[in-house]
Amino acid sequence: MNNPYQLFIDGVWRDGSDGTRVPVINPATEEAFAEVCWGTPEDANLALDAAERALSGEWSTWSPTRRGRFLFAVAASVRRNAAKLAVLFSQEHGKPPHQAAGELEDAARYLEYFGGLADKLSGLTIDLGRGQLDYVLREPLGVTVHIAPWNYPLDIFCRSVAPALAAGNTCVVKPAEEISLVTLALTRLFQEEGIPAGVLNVIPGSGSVLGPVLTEDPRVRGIVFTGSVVTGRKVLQSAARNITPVVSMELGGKAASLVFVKDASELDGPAGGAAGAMAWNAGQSCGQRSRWYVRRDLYEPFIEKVIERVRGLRVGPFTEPGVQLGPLVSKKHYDNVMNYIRIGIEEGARLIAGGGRPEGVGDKGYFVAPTVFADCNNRMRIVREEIFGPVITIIPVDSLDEALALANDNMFGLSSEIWTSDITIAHSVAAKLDVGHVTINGSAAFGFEVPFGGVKQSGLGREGGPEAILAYTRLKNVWINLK
Ligand code: TXE
Repeated sequence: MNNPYQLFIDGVWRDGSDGTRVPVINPATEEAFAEVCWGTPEDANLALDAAERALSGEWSTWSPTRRGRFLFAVAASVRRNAAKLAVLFSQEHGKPPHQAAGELEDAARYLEYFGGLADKLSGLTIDLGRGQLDYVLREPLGVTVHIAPWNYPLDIFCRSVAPALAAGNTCVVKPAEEISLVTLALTRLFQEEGIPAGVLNVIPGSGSVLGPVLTEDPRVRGIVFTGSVVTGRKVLQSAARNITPVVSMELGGKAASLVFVKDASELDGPAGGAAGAMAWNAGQSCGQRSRWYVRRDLYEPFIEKVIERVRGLRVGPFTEPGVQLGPLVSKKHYDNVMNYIRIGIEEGARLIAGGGRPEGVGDKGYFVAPTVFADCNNRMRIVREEIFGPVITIIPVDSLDEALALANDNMFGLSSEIWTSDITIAHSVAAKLDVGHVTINGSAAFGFEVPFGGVKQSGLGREGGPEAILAYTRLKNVWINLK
């Protein structure tokens, strides 16, 4: 890749029209290691022009099978380049190498999953009686805009761009301000595999400048957004201007984990889950299990086990072997998470682990120690709001009904889980949790083959699963008078 990293518009790498270049900071060292060009409204318009032109160009001659095979080829290229990309990813984001490699593999799997669905889309005919023929075409939406966040930039890029392309759309992507190099590096693989000019355009830059231009343009026929609730509302308002369909919106969460195992001998699983909720992506995950509702007889033993696990977590830069928890993505986000820790202490929660910078990492880098608050309650901001860092809260409960009521008492409704060996309890809790995604005895199974998305202020639409691709298509009914 060239440094500075450039915009990709109409099949060409170029600087932004006003020449702005922004330093890219390694969050573990706070040092700039690259530069990225930022786009302007003019560039956003060029990208939309290109995406619209591409709809009737070479791309329109590609059969669904060819589009599917193309996505397979890009997936193979992601795997071939994974080692190199993982280093860049860790450097830009702070993720430990195994997590960066894991996300690259996820990206490849999204490309394959939706590549495999490209030739399985179909329309239908409707019997209206003699003398008439009625059929329904399934067509691409057209130009789609994809606004991505920084926490899982490659996952989220591929989980929307792959179905959009598989269904025959063209894309304009705006990565987050904090993370765009890996997205641009992945885009180069699409280029190398021969994507026609204008089908995929990527413009890094400011969300508040580019976002409205991209989401208010009448040429745009589908918007995909992942980010905060506040920005999600703005995107919906922009979409309302032209009644532009919003394919999906994933706006974060505050996932609850209900610990109702038989007795203290079964606490290893949930305690491991709690440690993982802090370590994985440094807690910067929409599905992070951040509220732990624990049956009272299990409460103190659970706390002890979690503390034990937290002591074993290795925090540090990705260059140190065995690191499980990297820095937060940016100084702004570090300050935000540190502020929540202060709020938790002021609210009277019992700090039982962490609570600031970890030992042994020096004074550089946006590192936050895995932090556990016990004796919390649902009135506290640290329990109600998305912190998005290595911070969890623990709350004692006296019954399953109480745990369910508290778990559902939140503006978010993305994901939640229960730990239990009682299958009846498991199914009844799954039915009663007011979320889009429930897990039992663990928190795997996000993405690819399964629908993922939320209710309430966690957003709308679903990513992943066989139905996700349908949202990138529209139906056209055709009636013929045969008389
Ligand atoms: O989000 P924003 P931020 C949550 C998480 C985090 C908080 C703030 O709690 O701490 O949001 O993160 C672009 N029109 N999540 O500030 O602003 C922006 O450039 C159109 C949860 O990063 O929502 C970026 O590309 N787009 C979440 C994207 O929106 C605009 C993942 C997201 O940024 C825009 C990320 C505008 N007016 C944060 N303004 C999840 N669901 O997992 C900004 N953007």
